[in-house]
Amino acid sequence: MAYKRQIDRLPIIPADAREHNVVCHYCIVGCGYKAYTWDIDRQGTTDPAGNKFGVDLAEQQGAETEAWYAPSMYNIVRQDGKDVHIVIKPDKECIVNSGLGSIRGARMAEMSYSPVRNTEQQRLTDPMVWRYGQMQPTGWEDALDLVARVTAAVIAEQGEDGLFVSAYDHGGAGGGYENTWGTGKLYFGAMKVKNIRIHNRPAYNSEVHATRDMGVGELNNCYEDAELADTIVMVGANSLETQTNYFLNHWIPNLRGTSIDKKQAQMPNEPHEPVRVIVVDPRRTVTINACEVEAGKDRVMHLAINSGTDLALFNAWLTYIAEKGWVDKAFIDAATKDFDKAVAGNRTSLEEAARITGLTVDQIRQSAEWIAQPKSGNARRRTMFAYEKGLIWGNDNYRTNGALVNVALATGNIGRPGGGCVRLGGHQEGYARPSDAHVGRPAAYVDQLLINGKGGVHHIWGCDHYKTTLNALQFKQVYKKRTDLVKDAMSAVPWGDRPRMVAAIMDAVRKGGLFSVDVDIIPTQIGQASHIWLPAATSGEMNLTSMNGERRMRLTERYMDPPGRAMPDCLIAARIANNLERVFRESGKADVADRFKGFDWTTEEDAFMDGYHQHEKGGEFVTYARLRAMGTNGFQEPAVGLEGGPVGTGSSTGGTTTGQQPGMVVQGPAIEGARGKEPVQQATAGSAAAPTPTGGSERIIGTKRLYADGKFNTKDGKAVFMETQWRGLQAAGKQAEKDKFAFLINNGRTNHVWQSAYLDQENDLVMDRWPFPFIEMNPQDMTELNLKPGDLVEVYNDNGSTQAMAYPTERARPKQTFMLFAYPMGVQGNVVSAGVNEFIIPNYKQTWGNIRKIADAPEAVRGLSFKSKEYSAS
Ligand SMILES: Nc1nc2c(c(=O)[nH]1)N[C@H]1C(S)=C(S)[C@@H](COP(=O)(O)OP(=O)(O)OC[C@H]3O[C@@H](n4cnc5c(=O)[nH]c(N)nc54)[C@H](O)[C@@H]3O)O[C@H]1N2
Ligand SMILES: Nc1nc2c(c(=O)[nH]1)N[C@H]1C(S)=C(S)[C@@H](COP(=O)(O)OP(=O)(O)OC[C@H]3O[C@@H](n4cnc5c(=O)[nH]c(N)nc54)[C@H](O)[C@@H]3O)O[C@H]1N2
Ligand code: SF4
Ligand SMILES: [Mo]
Repeated sequence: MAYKRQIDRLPIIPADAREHNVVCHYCIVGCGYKAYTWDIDRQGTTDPAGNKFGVDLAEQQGAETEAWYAPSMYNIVRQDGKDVHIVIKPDKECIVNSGLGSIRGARMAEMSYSPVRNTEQQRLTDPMVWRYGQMQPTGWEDALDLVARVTAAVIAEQGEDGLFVSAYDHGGAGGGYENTWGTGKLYFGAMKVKNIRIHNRPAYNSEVHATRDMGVGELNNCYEDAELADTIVMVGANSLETQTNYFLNHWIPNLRGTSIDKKQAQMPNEPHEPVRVIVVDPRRTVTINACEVEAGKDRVMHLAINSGTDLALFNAWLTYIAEKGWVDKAFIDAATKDFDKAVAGNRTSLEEAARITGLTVDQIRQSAEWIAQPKSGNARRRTMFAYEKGLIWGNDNYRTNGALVNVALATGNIGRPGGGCVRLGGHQEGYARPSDAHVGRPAAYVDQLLINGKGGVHHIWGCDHYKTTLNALQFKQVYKKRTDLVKDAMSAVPWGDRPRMVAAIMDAVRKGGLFSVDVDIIPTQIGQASHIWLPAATSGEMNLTSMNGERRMRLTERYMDPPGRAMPDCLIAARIANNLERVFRESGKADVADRFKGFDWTTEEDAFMDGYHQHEKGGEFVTYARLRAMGTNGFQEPAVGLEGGPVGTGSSTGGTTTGQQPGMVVQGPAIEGARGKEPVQQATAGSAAAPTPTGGSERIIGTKRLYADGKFNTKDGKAVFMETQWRGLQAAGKQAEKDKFAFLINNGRTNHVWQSAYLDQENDLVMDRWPFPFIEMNPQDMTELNLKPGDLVEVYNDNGSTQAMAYPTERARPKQTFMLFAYPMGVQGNVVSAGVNEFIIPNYKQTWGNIRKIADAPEAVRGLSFKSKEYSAS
C-alpha cells in the first residue's frame, strides 16, 4: 500500500484534531483540501466519538468513503515549534473538486519539509552566501545587508535599469496576493524597475494581450459552464493531466450526460443533447482519449492540425459561421464593434485553411457546425472555448488568441451559461501590484539583455530559468560566465571587510559581471550561479490567498512552520526594502531612502491588507477572517458586497488575529531579533489559534460570470473584434528551423510531475517513474534510429542540445515528438530558439530538431513501464 513510504499503518485522526482550510498550491484548479494536525503522542480511536470522521472505523468502510486517507497524505511536521501529525486530504465539501485529489495535490503532505520523516530535506533553512568558494549558511542580517549594499551600488552607477528582476506573477506556492504585492510594491512602488520579467516568459507582459485588448478578460466563465455547454472547444491543452480535477469533476458529468438535469433546470426553454467536444492539438493526448471513452467517439473530434496553424483554422471558422448566418446578431449589435471589418479582413476559405492546417475541408466544416449550427428548435448552441499553452506558447500568440475570441464573440458565447472563452490556466492567479505602466509595450526582452551583458544585479523570485526559459543553453552559458566573474572577485577579498567586498563586486560588475540573488525554497539550478540564496516559506507555512480558474478566492491557512529561518516572500521583500532604506540613508540619499517607507509589515496579513484589501477591485470587502469563514469554497472575484451581518471593520482582522503590535516595525538590522520572537508569532499566526468565524460572519458576495450584462472591459463597454490575418510561422527563424530539421519537438507536461520537478526531484514516486525526461516517439521513427524503449537520445538543433529518454507511443505521429519540459535531467528549453512575437511572447511549442541515439537505457530505466498511457473504459 505504501509505495516506498516506509510506513505500514497510519494513525487515526482524532476527533479534536485541528482543522485548516487548504487550497492545493499547485495548479490553476485550486482544489479544496483540509489539513488536520494533532499532537505527536496521540491518535484517535475507532469508535465514532474518537475520530474526526465520526464513524465506526472498526467496520469495513464503503468504496467511496470519506473516512480514509492515503499514505501520501500523511506526514509529521513542525507546528508552533512542536512535531505534530498532519493529514492533508481533499475536501468533499469544496465544489471545485468535491473530494477528488490528483496525483500531485494528494501528495502535498509528503512533499512537506519533515526532518522526522526525511521528506524534502532539500529545503533551504537559512540564508546562504558565496563564501570560501562555496555556498555557506549565514543570518538574514548579513545576507540582506550584502543584497542591499550591492543593489544600491549598482543603482548608484547604472540607475534602476541596472537592477534586473525575475519574479512570479501567479497564485499558489511561489506567488499569491501577499507575495506579488510584496515584490510589486518593492519594484514598482519604491522603485520603477523596467528590466523585469515574469517567471515563465522573458519579459513583463500579458500571456493573452489580445483578449484583453478586445475587452474580454481571460477568466470569464465558471467551472459549472463545462457542465452546461452543448459544445466544448479545447485548444492546445491537455486538461486530464494539467487541470485534472476541473476535467474530472466538471467535464466528465457533461461527457457522460449526467449533467443533463442541471441543464434542464437552469435552461428549461431549450432542448438539450449530449455534449460534443472538439480538441485542437497536433498530438493525440490522453484527454482526447478520455473524452472519447466517456462521451463516445462520435461526439469527439480531434483536429490534429499542423503545429502552429491554429490561426488559419479559427479564421476559417469565423468565415464559415458568418456566411451561414449562425452568428448572434443581436449580441453583436448591442455589445460589440468591428465585426464586419474582422470578417472581411480575416476571410479564409475552408480549402485554404485545409491546405495550411493539414485538416480536411470536411473536418473544418463539421467542426464549425458543431460550434455554431443552431440546435433543434433553432436554439443557439452554447459553446465554451478553452485554451492554454498550445495556443499561448504557440505560433503568433496575439493574433491566434484574438482569432479564437472572435469566434466566441460572433456566436454570442461570452457571459452566458454554458459559454465562455477562457484560459484553462497554469497556476492559480494572485496578482496585486502597483501599476506596471512604466514598463512599456513591448516590454524589455530581459533574457536577451542579460545575454548581451546588461545589468549589474539580478533578483530572482521563485523561478528557475536554467530549466524553464527559451534559448536556455545560451542563457546558461552567458549567465555562468557573468556570475563567475563576481564569484572570483568575492573569493579574492578577505571576509569581514564589507566595503572592500562591495567594491570588488562592483569592480567585477564593471567588467561585465552580474551579482545574483535567488529567493527560493530549495537550491535551484540557476541558484548554482547565484551569490546569495534567501530561503522562502511557502503555502501552508504562511497564510496565503489566491484565486483559481473561475476566479474563486480562498485563504490557505498556515498549518505548519517554515523550515528553519525561512520567511514568507512578502516579508523578504519588505526586509530588502528596509535594508535598502537604511543603506540609502547612510549614504546621504534621504530622498531615495524615503521611497522605501511603508514596508513595516510583520506578518503576511499586513501585506494582504496593504495590498489586495486596499488596491484590488472589491478588496475592501475581503479580509482573512471573512475568507476563513468561507472555507474552501470562498467566493468568486470580484467581490461586490457583503451579506448576512454587519459590515466588519478592517481592524477586527488586521492586528488582532495575528497578535502583532501595530507599532512593531522591524528594520533590517533588528531582524535577527525579530526572528527570535518567531515561535510566539507562530503560535498566534497559526490557525491553531485561528479566530472563530465571529469577526467574519458576513459572507462576501462574488461574481459567478463576467460580462453577463454584456458590458466589456473597454471605455465604451463594447467588445472589439480583431483583424487577425495568417502570416505563417511568425517568430524569427521558425520556418527555417522547420525546413532544416526532421522532427517536431513538441513539449509540455505530464500528470505526475509538477513544473520543473522542484519538489518532485526528491520524491521516489515521481523519480522512479521519470528518472529522465521522456520524449514520446512514433515506434517506426524509433526503429529507424535504432532505438529501444528507454534509450537515451540527444535532441539538437542550431539553438543547442539536450537529452531525453525515448518513449514509444502509437499516438505520436511520424516525425512528431513530445518531450517533457523543464526537467532537471534534460532541459527541453535548450533547443527552443530565441524567437518571440511582437510583444515578446515566447514560442516554446514550435521547435524542430534532430535526434540521435546516445546510449542504451541506463540502469534507472530498468523496471520502467512503457505501457500505453491510453485511458481505458474500465
Ligand atoms: N519549453 C518550454 N518551456 C516552458 C514552458 C513550456 O511549455 N515549454 N512553459 C512555461 C510555463 S507555462 C511556465 S509556468 C514556466 C515555469 O517556469 P518557472 O516558474 O521557472 O518553473 P518552476 O519549476 O515552476 O519554478 C518555480 C520555482 O519556485 C520555487 N518556489 C516554490 N514555492 C515557492 C515559494 O513559496 N516562494 C519562493 N520564493 N519560491 C518558491 C521552486 O522551488 C522553483 O524553483 O516554464 C515556462 N517554460
Ligand atoms: N501535471 C501538471 N499539470 C500542470 C502543470 C505541470 O507542470 N504538471 N503546470 C501548470 C502550468 S504552469 C501550466 S501553464 C499548464 C499548462 O497546461 P496545458 O497547456 O494543458 O499543458 P501543455 O502540456 O504545456 O500543452 C498543452 C498542449 O499543447 C499542445 N500543442 C503543442 N503545439 C500546439 C499547436 O501548435 N496548436 C495547438 N492547438 N496545440 C499545441 C501540446 O501537444 C499539448 O498537448 O499546466 C498546469 N498544470
Ligand atoms: S487538479 Fe490541480 S489543484 Fe487540484 S489537486 Fe491536482 S494539482 Fe492540485
Ligand atoms: Mo505556466
